[in-house]
Amino acid sequence: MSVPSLPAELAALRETAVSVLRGNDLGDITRPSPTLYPHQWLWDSCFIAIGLRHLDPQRAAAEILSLLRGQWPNGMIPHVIFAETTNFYHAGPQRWRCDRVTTTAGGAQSTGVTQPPMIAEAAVRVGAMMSDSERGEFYRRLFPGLLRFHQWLYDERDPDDDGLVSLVHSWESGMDNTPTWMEITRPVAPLGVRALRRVNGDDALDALRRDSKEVPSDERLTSGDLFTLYRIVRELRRAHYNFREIRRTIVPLVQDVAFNAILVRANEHLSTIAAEIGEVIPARLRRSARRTREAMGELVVDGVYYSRDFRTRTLLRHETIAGLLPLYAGVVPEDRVDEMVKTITSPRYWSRFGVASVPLDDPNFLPRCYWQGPLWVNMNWLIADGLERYGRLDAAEDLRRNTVDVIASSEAMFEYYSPLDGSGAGSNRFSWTAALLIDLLAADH
Ligand code: 9WN
Repeated sequence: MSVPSLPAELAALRETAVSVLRGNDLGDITRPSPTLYPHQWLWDSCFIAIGLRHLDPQRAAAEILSLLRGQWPNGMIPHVIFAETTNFYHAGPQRWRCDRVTTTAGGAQSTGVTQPPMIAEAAVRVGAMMSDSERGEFYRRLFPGLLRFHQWLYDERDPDDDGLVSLVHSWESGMDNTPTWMEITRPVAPLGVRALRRVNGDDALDALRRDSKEVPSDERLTSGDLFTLYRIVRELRRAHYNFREIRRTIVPLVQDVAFNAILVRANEHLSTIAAEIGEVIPARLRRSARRTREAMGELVVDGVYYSRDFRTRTLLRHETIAGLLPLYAGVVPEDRVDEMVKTITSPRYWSRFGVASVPLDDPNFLPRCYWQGPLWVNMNWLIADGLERYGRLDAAEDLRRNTVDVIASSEAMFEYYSPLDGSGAGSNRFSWTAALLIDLLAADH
């Protein structure tokens, strides 16, 4: 593959990114990081493929196709497909026991929930780097499984046919401890957590958690929140991961704005893929896709987009980065775009490092804590794409340059960065940071 001609420091940074991806390569899948995340994650693999396409499009295609190994007979593609590894992961197969309810296409163990449907976007980006015949072959292998996944999202998760799919766990949103999800999740904390919380005893739980061995616990979600998320997994397991049963439990159900925004775009890409190989999208799915696009308009108040509680249909009024993704989806009405771009580029969100995951003036804001403030490279990438599609080319370019700069400032390829000083946090040698850096450095991102 041709390597872009770059100034020496950037060329060296790109080499570091390539070596991070090689180090995390497990054959035809890439783990998100060597220690903290030793398996395959759905949306991580998509962002990873978007970077890998510049190195080896066939390897990038394999990354995407390997997600189909985890597909359930009902069409779900799980958020984690467990790799054969002895490395410890805190929410491993023993928490889910999905093999009791189903088998996956490739026999691998998986979780029982999904993650943002970035597959079609990644596939189209990878396809763009291939010859017509290679692309046709790749799309033909991917299409049937991808179509079933989109159909599952509606059949299983939009039972009332209102166009918005519901999520059953914050891990499905990919933004685990974002304030929106934590507010609706905390009331179902296990009794022990609630009791300890009353005596301000989250610390007592710290010793019981395993994820904070790799990363300081104050850079991740609180122990109380983590144990609440484990509790929800238990409820999902008892409800056989079946939405009809889940909706009768205490599990919070959210029509997540970012997930649905990504779905809008994914539906469009799915149509592109279908058209290219002479397949047709079934009328029912076409209708659902139209509805999702329209229903995004129900999530907005005074120009701000929010997620919604599936049961009560009330908006969860937390402003977070999730509410900026309608720009990426292309659903923001033209007369509202200026206002949204102003919000994004205001100091509440925007710094010379990128876009904060929670506005800096929000009481929940913590600069180095996971999805509660730090900036994430995949979010910067999505928002830059949205700015570009609405013709805000300067802002898109600034954001991309700032993202490269913040990664360059430490070279460790961190999982996320403080929007206040650009310092890295979370895991390092993080695959999507490396992959998207490679994409940002290519001329044609
Ligand atoms: C749970 C792998 C994943 C990302 C998520 C991120 C984090 C997992 C965890 O890591 O979540 O899925 O164990 O904390 O929040 O977006 O896909 O990189």
